[in-house]
Amino acid sequence: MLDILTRGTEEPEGDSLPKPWVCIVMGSDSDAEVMSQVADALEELDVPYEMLVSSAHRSPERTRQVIQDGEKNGAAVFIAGAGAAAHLPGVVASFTTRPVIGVPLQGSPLFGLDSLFAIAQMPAGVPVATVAIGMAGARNAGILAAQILAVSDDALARRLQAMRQSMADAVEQKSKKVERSNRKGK
Ligand code: AIR
Repeated sequence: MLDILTRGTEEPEGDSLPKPWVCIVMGSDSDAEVMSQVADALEELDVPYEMLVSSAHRSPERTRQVIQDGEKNGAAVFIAGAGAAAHLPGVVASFTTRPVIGVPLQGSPLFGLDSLFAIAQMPAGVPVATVAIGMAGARNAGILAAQILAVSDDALARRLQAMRQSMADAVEQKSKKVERSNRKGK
C-alpha cells in the first residue's frame, strides 16, 4: 500500500465513520500549479484531500495501486488532471466505480484541446465528469467534488451555499465600482 493513502486505516474515534476525502491525481509535477486550484477550493470548503503524481503511461502500475488503495481507504471522489494524451482520468475511472472528475490541462502545443477530447470522449459505461480546460476547470473540479459529498453532508452543503453567496456579493461590489467610475466619466 502507498504510504500516502493510509488515512482510512486509522481507527475512527467512537462510533464516527472516517470522513470521506477526495483523491487528487495528476500526470506530472508540471501539472501541480494548475491542480493546486483543486486543493485551494477543497480547503476553502474544509474537505479533506490527498494529492499525488501518477502517470497513466509512465507509471501504469502505480496508478492502479493509488486508485485501489485510495478506494479502500475512503476516497469518495477522484479528481484526475493531465495534459496532452490525457488518459489518466479514464484509466482512473476504469479502476473504480466512485465518481471521477477529469481536468484537461493546457501545456501541450494543442493548448489543451487534445486533453479535453481525450477526457470527455469516454466510451459508454465508464463515465468521467469533464470540466473546463485549465485553472477554472481545476477550481470547478474541487467544488464539484464537494457538491457530490454534500449530498450526504448538510454542513458542507451550507458551506457551498455560503461560497455562492460570497460570489454574488463580489459581483455587486464589482458593479458598484464600475457604476462609480462610469459616473465620473460623464
Ligand atoms: N502526461 C504524463 N503522463 C501521461 C501524460 N499524458 C502529461 C502530464 C503533463 C504532460 O503530459 O499530465 O500535462 C507533460 O508532462 P511532463 O512530465 O513531460 O511535463
